[in-house]
Amino acid sequence: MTERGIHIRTCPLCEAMCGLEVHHDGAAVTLIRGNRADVWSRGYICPKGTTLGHLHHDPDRVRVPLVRNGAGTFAEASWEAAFERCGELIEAVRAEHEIEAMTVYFGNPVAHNYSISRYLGLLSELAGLTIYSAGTVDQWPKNVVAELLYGHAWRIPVPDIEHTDFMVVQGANPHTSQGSLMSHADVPGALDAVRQRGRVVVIDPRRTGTVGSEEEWLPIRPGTDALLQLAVVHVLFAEDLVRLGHLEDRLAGIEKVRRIAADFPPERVAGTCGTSAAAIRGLARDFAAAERAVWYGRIGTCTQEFGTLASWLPDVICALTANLDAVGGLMWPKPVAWSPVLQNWGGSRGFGRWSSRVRGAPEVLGQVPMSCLAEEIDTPGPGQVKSLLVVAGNPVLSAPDSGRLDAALPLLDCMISVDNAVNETSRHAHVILPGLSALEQPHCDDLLWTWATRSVAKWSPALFPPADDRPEEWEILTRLAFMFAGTPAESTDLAAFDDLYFSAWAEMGGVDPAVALAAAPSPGPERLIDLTIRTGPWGDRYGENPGGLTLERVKQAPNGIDMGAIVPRIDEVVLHAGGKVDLAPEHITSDVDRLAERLERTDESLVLVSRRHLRSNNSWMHNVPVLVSGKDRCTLLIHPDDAAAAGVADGAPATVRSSNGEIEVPVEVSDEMMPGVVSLPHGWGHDRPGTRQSVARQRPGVNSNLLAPPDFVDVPSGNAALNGIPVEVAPAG
Ligand SMILES: Nc1nc2c(c(=O)[nH]1)N[C@H]1C(S)=C(S)[C@@H](COP(=O)(O)OP(=O)(O)OC[C@H]3O[C@@H](n4cnc5c(=O)[nH]c(N)nc54)[C@H](O)[C@@H]3O)O[C@H]1N2
Ligand SMILES: Nc1nc2c(c(=O)[nH]1)N[C@H]1C(S)=C(S)[C@@H](COP(=O)(O)OP(=O)(O)OC[C@H]3O[C@@H](n4cnc5c(=O)[nH]c(N)nc54)[C@H](O)[C@@H]3O)O[C@H]1N2
Ligand code: SF4
Ligand SMILES: [Mo]
Repeated sequence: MTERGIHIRTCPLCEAMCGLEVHHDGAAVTLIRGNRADVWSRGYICPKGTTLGHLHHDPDRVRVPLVRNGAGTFAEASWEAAFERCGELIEAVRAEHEIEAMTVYFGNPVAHNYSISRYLGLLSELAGLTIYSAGTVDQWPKNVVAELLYGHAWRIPVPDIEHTDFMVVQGANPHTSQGSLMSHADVPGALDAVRQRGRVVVIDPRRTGTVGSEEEWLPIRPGTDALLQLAVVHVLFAEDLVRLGHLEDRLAGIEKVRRIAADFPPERVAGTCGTSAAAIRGLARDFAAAERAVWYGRIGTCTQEFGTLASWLPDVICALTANLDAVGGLMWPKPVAWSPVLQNWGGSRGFGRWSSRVRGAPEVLGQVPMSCLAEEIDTPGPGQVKSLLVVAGNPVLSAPDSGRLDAALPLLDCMISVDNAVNETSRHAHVILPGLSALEQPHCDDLLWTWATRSVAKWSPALFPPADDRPEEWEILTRLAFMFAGTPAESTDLAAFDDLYFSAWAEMGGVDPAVALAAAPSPGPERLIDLTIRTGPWGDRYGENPGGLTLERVKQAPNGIDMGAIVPRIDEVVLHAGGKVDLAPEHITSDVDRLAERLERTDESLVLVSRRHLRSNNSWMHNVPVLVSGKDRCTLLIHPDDAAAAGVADGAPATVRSSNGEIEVPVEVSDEMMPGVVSLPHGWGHDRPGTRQSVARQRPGVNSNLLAPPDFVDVPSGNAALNGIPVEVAPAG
């Protein structure tokens, strides 16, 4: 593309999936703004979306494979030489160790990348690598709840924010994050519309931007959310507010829920939660009285000590008030294209079928806590991890106890990063294989449509052609999977293999692979998207349903196709016998004793929670100058009373100490924190040697995950408790 023009595409950076107008002149991006004609986002955009040009043009971006040379520095290499080096490294590990020694870590952008998301399954299924992922520092409790209540780990219901008139937002800050496991464009605007129709309640230790007015804010002591929720359930039963409506014959385990909640009246939990019994009772009554109500929890209810219970009870509350599978409540989206994660494919799911070697952490849905990885690498013995593939992740900043991981990675015999940056993690790799920039490849969010509030389809073509020799990431992953699997070079015909892979998907979609293959001969993700659209709910089924959707038709509508709002569909979703939701699975309810013990805990020190900023994206966009300009954002937010008690002053450096470590960070005194709780952002700490992030390095900030203890986890899911960490704050020096 060399002319001047306007290119229409979807922003790949977060779940909001905003439509963009990318203005370009030759090979240069000149301006990016919201696309008002986009059927999904109608012009909405945030500051990050305007920076795809900066990311593309960033001189620090890795464009050529980097191979570590003997002196510990990277040298550019040809793709063939880089793959050859990967082969040597992998073979050396394979020759001496069992498959347990080989692992892969998937980071957050895998869910947003057209080319990676459909192919990463090969690394576990074909290559047999043990998986670690950002999932266990993020939403694993939600997966556990969906698996046990509905029969599938990824069938996670989402709030029908467009039609609800009472929305509880607990431990989420969509004003900043733009929504998560609730894909919706312009969530802040949608919340304003809820306020017009009814009411929003925000339960959060911090008065975030999501809080519209003082009355909306219900401060809560971190980690005590499940207590508050159980008390709400208690009130629903005690005051005869349970209304099952259309769910009458749909719920198993109601009596067990009632019995559990009977022990948690508001008066018993309020003190621990840092709120009043009256506030809890009022909330329960108002929620039950609302015509259409929904209870939404996210990072603050997942990445905490009782993440599974706190992620379970919102669904229970919605079910008990007939707001599950109901307009304006929690519902399951109907994506235009199906995603393999929703099929019964891509790995069996279970609990405790094996345990981690060092800590003995039980596997949950195929993964152990991310925080186990460092000890698995640095603890000698049979099964010690010797090889790590990192795909689009930066665990040296994002994982708990990240200092130990930083120190452990150099011990690996083979570390390969598929990443576009030399950052705190990939600097340790033996080989870095870069993916294309967002503008050099197509984009399609079919994975995120699975959690979207409308059934929309969009396709973005590439804007700029990549250099001739550059493989797409699906090719990189497939080649690496062959190597890890030990497939002899002469039988690694990529195109032939991709035909087989595509055929397996065609069978999943219920069509004759030969017919599907004939319609789409070129290998790669594009034909998989076509297949999943054509065999999706509105698809043409390769001619069986003439006039139905195909990728071609989606391409002809650059502003997107909207098949309507989310609708009830419990019959198609719940996989348990009789289509019944199991409201009280033992794996979840057995954790209630641990929660009850929390009520006995009296040593209330300061506790740390995390926060996000609109102009950050986890750890990886701090090299974009316009996003890091302005005042320092890596600060410790602290309530004035706590600041006075600790003797720390606004703007002055403080020491923050946990059982795991100590950092120094500037203080920002603010009454937006509830007393007793302090907040730090994650994803900073760009001062490590050997990175190539010239802008980020100038404003490095500190890595808050040095403070996060590795064994502070939500027990039923193994998810990290990154919130509610006990800390001491003191003046620095
Ligand atoms: N204390 C604390 N820690 C947290 C959290 C918290 O709230 N508090 N949140 C957690 C959560 S929810 C998450 S999801 C994790 C995120 O943790 P990670 O996924 O480990 O970290 P990211 O910062 O998202 O790193 C993304 C990496 O992907 C690369 N990348 C970006 N786009 C592409 C691409 O298209 N292809 C390739 N190959 N690479 C790409 C970037 O260069 C970067 O290296 O952090 C977790 N850590
Ligand atoms: N701009 C931007 N957008 C992002 C990201 C980003 O880094 N930057 N990251 C993306 C990713 S990977 C994800 S997973 C999503 C996350 O999306 P959200 O869940 O909306 O993310 P957060 O902004 O971390 O909001 C979590 C809130 O929980 C509160 N909290 C902390 N502990 C507790 C607790 O114990 N109880 C309660 N009730 N609240 C608590 C925090 O104060 C915070 O306000 O955002 C995505 N979008
Ligand atoms: S909210 Fe911002 S980052 Fe998210 S998709 Fe929209 S423009 Fe991109
Ligand atoms: Mo995340």
